Amino acid sequence: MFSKAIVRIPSRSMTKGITEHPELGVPDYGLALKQHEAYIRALERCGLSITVLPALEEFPDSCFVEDVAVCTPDFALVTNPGASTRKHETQGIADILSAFVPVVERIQEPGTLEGGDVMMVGRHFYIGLSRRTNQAGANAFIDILKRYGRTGETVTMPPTLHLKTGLSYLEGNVLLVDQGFAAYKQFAAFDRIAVPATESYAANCVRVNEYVLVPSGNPAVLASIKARGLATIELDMSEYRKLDGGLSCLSLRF
Ligand code: CIR
Repeated sequence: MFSKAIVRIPSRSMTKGITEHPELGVPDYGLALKQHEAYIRALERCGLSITVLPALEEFPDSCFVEDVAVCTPDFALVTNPGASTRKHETQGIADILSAFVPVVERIQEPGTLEGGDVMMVGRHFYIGLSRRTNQAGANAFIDILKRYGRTGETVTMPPTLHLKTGLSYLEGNVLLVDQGFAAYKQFAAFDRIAVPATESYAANCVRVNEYVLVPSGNPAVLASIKARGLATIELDMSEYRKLDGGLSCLSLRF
């Protein structure tokens, strides 16, 4: 069970955030704020108490707070983002996290790692070797995990931004799997929900206690999750999708 989340208010500069899908248009800041507010309310409905960090105008992608840290009950990790414009988003995060966890670890150069590439399955962690997370970063994280009685393994990436852009663990052995990961033997033992190509964006959902957060407009994925007996909350993510950001990216949950 999670009891807390950290989110960061989007900055006006989000209109200049990194995107691989410029054809979707520039985010509408006002609408993005409304969607962020709805996201916070949804996390509260899931039973979490939320720490809301202020917007950082100098960092257009800083609302995607998942990428700068990984949180567990025993320790937190401040990452070293692989995207050059996002490196310094980690400033001040260690102080914030130290209010919640006993120890804060760090990924150091030459290692890079972004939280979107980390998928927690109980005490085991999958780490995507993406354009943002390198082998040195993954190795450093696996060494840290061992010190806290946990394990980790790397995942070779298809052409996908982050591991959790294409995979979401919904607990109870259920794994949402986008097409790029469909043939991976590494995930064959999970109860897999195949995400259709038309709903690829919904491969990033988040299980938070009794609910699964699902991006609205993805009826097949929604139905598959409901068919597993899980309660869902749909959220409009249109403005974050324009920056390749999904539901998990907007919070740290622990
Ligand atoms: C980026 O490219 O870094 C942002 N525009 C989107 C980050 C999404 N974060 C995530 O998947 N965890």
